[in-house]
Amino acid sequence: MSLNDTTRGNRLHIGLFGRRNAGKSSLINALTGQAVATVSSVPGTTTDPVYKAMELHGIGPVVFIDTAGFDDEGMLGKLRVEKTEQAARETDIALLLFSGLDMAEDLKWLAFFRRQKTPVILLISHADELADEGRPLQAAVEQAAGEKPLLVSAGDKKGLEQVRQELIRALPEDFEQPSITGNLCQAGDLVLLVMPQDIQAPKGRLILPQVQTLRELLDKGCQALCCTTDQLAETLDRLKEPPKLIITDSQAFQKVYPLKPAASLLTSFSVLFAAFKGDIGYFLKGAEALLAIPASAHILIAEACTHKPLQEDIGRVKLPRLLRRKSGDDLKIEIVSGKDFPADLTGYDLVIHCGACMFNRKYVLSRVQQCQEQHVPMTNYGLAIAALLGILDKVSLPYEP
Ligand SMILES: Nc1nc2c(ncn2[C@@H]2O[C@H](COP(=O)(O)OP(=O)(O)OP(=O)(O)O)[C@@H](O)[C@H]2O)c(=O)[nH]1
Ligand SMILES: [Mg+2]
Repeated sequence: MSLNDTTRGNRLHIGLFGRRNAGKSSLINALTGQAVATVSSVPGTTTDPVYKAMELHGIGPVVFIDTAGFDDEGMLGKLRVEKTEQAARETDIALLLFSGLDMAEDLKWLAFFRRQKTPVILLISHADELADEGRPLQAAVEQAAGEKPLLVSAGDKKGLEQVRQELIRALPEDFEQPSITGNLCQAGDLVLLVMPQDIQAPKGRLILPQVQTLRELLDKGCQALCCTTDQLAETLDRLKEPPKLIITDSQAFQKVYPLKPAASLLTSFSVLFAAFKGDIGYFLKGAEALLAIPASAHILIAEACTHKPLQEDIGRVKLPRLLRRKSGDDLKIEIVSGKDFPADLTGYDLVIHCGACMFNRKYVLSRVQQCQEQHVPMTNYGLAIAALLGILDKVSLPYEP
């Protein structure tokens, strides 16, 4: 990753889907003008999703996702299709490549994307090879899918500019990420970031939510001031007026809250990320549900990072400890990380998600949707911790839920 790269979680995710040999990898190479993905006439060439970050003219920072054919077979095929399904959930715009009259699978995936409200661009690949330049197949797809597909060919590069135009048209209106700090501060406000650099802090750097928040405060024209938790009292003493806003780690709430000047608002990075990456309204209800869960509840903790668990890890140690302190030792707590997330959530009373700085918003929202459809409450680390510490009503949210 170069220094001026946009974090992958903030890029528009464009996924390519189709049966094996549909020409997905060839099309990515043609669209990016680079040999990003391996191409061959052997069906099943692409196995795991391949991510390629780049700047797309007229759109900005994107990441293309090349996927395994969704008709892959056998035991390994099944695992690949699962990976393709995960890629589909983080896709902001899907390119669906029809490759023949047998389109039952393609239509199933089209229905999936439509259900997810993911914009889909229908394509017919290999246009250069098709009888009558692909027009009969184009008509058949239009009949079945209710929309006229574009004809493209990676071979002679036909239709690529049209795909780019369609991508621009399909850009979700809300793609511009909401602001992280929302209504909590504006130009000229003094904002104090209280960031414990304890055992969990990575060596020699700040973590992504802190970096992104700091950058936003500077862009907004706020004055940003940083200190560690043990310097908070002294820092406040030196100020002529209280900061408009204090942002801290959820884990430091307990120490920061008693020192907070009455006039300052308080929030945490992961509360901010509940809105930035997720659905603050649903997460808030989930945090309230947390306060009413039965002693024998089954809780799923989902963490985006797959790093080796740290000492005093928030997801694995601190949060479970707080949960058990409130509800007793009969709680069943399960932890998943990375892209692992059970399809069937009905056995859980609550899902608690991390701040998800490594995921894009679409992916987190698809998990929210999964929870909603299965009537399982969901919240995130920051709101859960605030609820467990009894200060949920004292924490400021960046947006009205
Ligand atoms: N003539 C022609 N051949 C193409 C075109 N696109 C792909 N091919 C060929 O079709 C074969 C399959 O292309 P891939 O890009 O590997 O297909 P894929 O969809 O990625 O296949 P899997 O990774 O197996 O799912 C290769 O032999 C390509 O050279 C095209 O537009 N025109
Ligand atoms: Mg491929």
